[in-house]
Amino acid sequence: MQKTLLTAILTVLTMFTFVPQSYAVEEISLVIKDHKFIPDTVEIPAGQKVKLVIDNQDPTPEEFESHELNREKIIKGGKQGIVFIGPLEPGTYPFFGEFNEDTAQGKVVVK
Ligand SMILES: [Cu+2]
Repeated sequence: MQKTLLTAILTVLTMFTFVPQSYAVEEISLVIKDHKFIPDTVEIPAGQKVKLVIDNQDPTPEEFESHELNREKIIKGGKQGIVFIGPLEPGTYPFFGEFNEDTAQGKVVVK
């Protein structure tokens, strides 16, 4: 085998070996209905980025808000919103719907 070809093959192999492993971000679906979060408790692993897909099935807008998670996102009625959270330390991180705070309450539990 030609030395240049061998070098090229080795280079390619090395590139593949050292490309950082890409892993899919865990996705969690939440529904807003009757001004409540369903489910109202979301469990996620510590130290990982997670994508929350929030489906507002109410006709009115809602704002997903969490001081502990430092997130705030308005989701129009009948629309979906995406909020990325993490990586987080183990613990409990409350969130709420700012437009219907009496009923729209939930928490992210990180384990
Ligand atoms: Cu707000």
